[in-house]
Amino acid sequence: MKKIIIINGPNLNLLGKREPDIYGSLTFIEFFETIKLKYPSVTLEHFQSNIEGEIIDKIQEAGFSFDGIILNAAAYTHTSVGIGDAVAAIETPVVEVHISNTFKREEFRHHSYIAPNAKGVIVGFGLQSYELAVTSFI
Ligand code: CA2
Repeated sequence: MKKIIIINGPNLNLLGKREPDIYGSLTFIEFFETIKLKYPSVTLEHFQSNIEGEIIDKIQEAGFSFDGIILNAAAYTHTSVGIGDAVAAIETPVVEVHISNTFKREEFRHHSYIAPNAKGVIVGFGLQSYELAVTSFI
């Protein structure tokens, strides 16, 4: 059974609780439970942190023991050389995802430190971005 982990970065713990016009009204945990049921052929885990170093630790840990990482590093996507370096250093393929279409938003969201070392990038499909990333590993 393939092991996939979804790693979410800062403020994504607020999904479904704030700014529903941009990020939707479902909490991540509610969404995560539905995709776990929908894709029983994969083992899905979820980790969220608001702390850059914790995200790097998790990428390093999963990067040699999981079959896939789905990474929404949130604002750190656009700022973190450290997270970009961690993605470059591991063996497990990483799919970068974003809920919103970052290219429709401010200029600073158009750049990603992760994308150059990602297997692929899925942007702008709401929470379905995560589901598309899961199916890319099946
Ligand atoms: O669209 C995405 O998935 C983002 O990664 C979300 C980040 C943003 O900084 C990126 O540019 C694009 C922000 C996550 C904040 O999540 C919230 C969720 C609910 C309420 C407030 C913030």
